[in-house]
Amino acid sequence: EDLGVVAVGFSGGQCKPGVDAAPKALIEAGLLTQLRDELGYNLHGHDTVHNYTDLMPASDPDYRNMKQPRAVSAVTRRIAEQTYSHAKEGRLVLTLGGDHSIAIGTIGGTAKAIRERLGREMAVIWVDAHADINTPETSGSGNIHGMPVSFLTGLANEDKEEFFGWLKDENRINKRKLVYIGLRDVDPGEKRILRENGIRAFSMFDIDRYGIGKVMEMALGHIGADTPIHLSFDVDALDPMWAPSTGTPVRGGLTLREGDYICECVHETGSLVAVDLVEVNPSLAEPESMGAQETVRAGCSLVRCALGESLL
Ligand code: DIR
Ligand code: MN
Ligand code: MN
Ligand code: MN
Repeated sequence: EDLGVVAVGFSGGQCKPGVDAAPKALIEAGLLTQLRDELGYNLHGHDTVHNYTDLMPASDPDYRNMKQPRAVSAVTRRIAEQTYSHAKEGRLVLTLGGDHSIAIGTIGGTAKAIRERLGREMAVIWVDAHADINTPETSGSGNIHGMPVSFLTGLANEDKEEFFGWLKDENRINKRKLVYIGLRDVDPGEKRILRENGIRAFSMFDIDRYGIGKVMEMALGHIGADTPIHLSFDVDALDPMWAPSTGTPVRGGLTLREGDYICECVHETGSLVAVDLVEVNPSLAEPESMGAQETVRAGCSLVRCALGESLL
């Protein structure tokens, strides 16, 4: 099977440097060679880690409370072209982030390609401690990595090209085909948005109550059989015990096995069209703690599970 790889060394959706170094760390840990040699994928686009320096604006003042809006808009626009061209060719798309703002591009691009290629609306499974559905106005931080879902669902809108105005209906997703798993740090404004829009969300409370097996059954049931799925996995969904090296760790998260299981279940549907792995930040751990290596290792495991490693 053909796999389009987009390695995104970009950290502008939040304020902590280092998350841009994740693709290199994941690749050096052997992820792509494993996908090629052990899982048998034909890789495309894997030779470059993109840093999009040509797109960086000379000056990038806040706009509607968003930090670095021109940079994030320009980079995600380019990423959308990259994931679009892979998905249009019928390739499964793997994006290695980078912070979660890049999902505006990864999902924007695959949603358009799946519409054109299959005539279908794509579903999104968003695995995260956070809902990332702030609008520029509800966001307390102004960090765009907390806003991608509001732009992708059309809950946040902006006409100006340089501030995500390039996002069109064909790039957007249906909020009824969006499912969250792993939530445990959701801002008050986000809770209202989830409630008012009837968005399906499985928090850590649900995972404790029903178990991950039942939660995956319900999540996939909500999406419906045969629906193309884009899996966007924020490594901070995992408990900091497994993934400490991330910008906004929140205790009480998924075990590594629960994270792998989510990925395995999505793979098992046969409907996976794209995977993002984001928010690995190898610089955010004490060097002696092994936290960075552990987090990279966990990230590699999640991706391999999503791409079928557990099949016997
Ligand atoms: C918070 C944190 N909800 C915000 N979001 C994070 O900044 O909007 N997302 N960390 O991953
Ligand atoms: Mn996130
Ligand atoms: Mn998160
Ligand atoms: Mn928070």
